[in-house]
Amino acid sequence: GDGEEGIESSLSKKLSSPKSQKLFDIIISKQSNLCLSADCETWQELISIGEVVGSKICAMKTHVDALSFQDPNEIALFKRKLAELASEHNFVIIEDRKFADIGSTVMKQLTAAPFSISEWAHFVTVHSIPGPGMLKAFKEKDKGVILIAEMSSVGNLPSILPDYKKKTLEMVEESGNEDIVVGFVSQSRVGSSLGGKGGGGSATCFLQFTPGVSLHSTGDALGQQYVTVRNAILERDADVIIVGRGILQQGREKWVEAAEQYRKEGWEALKEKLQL
Ligand code: 5IU
Repeated sequence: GDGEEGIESSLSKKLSSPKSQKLFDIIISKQSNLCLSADCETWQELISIGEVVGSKICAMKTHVDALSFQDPNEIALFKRKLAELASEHNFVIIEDRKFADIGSTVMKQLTAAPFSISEWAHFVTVHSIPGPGMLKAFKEKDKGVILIAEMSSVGNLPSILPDYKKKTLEMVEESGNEDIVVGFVSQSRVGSSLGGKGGGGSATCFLQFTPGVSLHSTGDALGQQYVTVRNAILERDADVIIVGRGILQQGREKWVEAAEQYRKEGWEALKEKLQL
C-alpha cells in the first residue's frame, strides 16, 4: 500500500505536474492547506486581507470580475500589489474564472485587457464542459488548470450526473494533459488519493480543492452547502480547503484569528490523512 513509503518522496513521484508539486511544497513549508476565497467588495479590501493573512495561506482565490474598479489604473495597481503579496508571502493566486468555452474564445478571455488574467494568475478554474481542446490554451500560456469535477451547491449538475466526475478525469488522461492539470475542484476524490484512499498505487495524483467549508454555518440562502474542515479533509478527501465567508465574515479585526483557526485545523487534519 501507499502508507509504507515515505510520504514526501512518494508524493513527489506521483503528483501530476511541477505546478501541483510547487503548491504541495508551499503547503508543507507553510504548514497550511488553506486557500482563502477572497470574495471582497473592493480590491483594496482584498489587498488588505492578503497583507493580514498572507502568512497563513497556501493560495488565494480571486474573482477579478466581481471586484469594483473605478478605472483601468486601479486594475493595474491591483494586479501589481497582488503579485507582490503572492511573492512576499509565498502563496499561489487562483483566478476562479470558471472558463467554459471553446479554446479560441478561452484564449481571448485569458489574455484580454483590462484583466489580463494570464499575466498574474498562477492557476485558473475551468469547466470540463467544452472538452479537451480548450486545455491547449492554458498550456500555451503556462497556466495551471483546476478542473471542476463537482460543485458544493444544492442540485449542481456535475454532482447529479452519474458519470460527470469520471468523464472529467478521463478527459484529462485521454488527451494527455495531466501535466497542466494541477487538480480538481471537487467534493470527493477524483482518481488516486494522496492519502492512499481509493485509486491505484502508481497512478498520477491530482490535488483536490474543496470549497463549501465553514466552521460557523451549514449553508446560505442561495444554495451554498458547508461541511466542517475535518469533514472536508478526512471524509471528502480534500487536500486544499477553500474558505471565504467563514473567515471574511468574522470582520476585519478577527481575520487573522479566523484564518489561523482554519489553517491549524486544516493542517492537523491533513497531517492525519497523509500520516505526516
Ligand atoms: N465555489 C464554491 N463551490 C463550488 C465552486 C466554487 O463555493 O463548487 I466550483 C466558490 C464560490 C466562492 C467560494 O467564491 O468558492 C466559497 O465561498 P464561501 O466559503 O464564502 O461560501
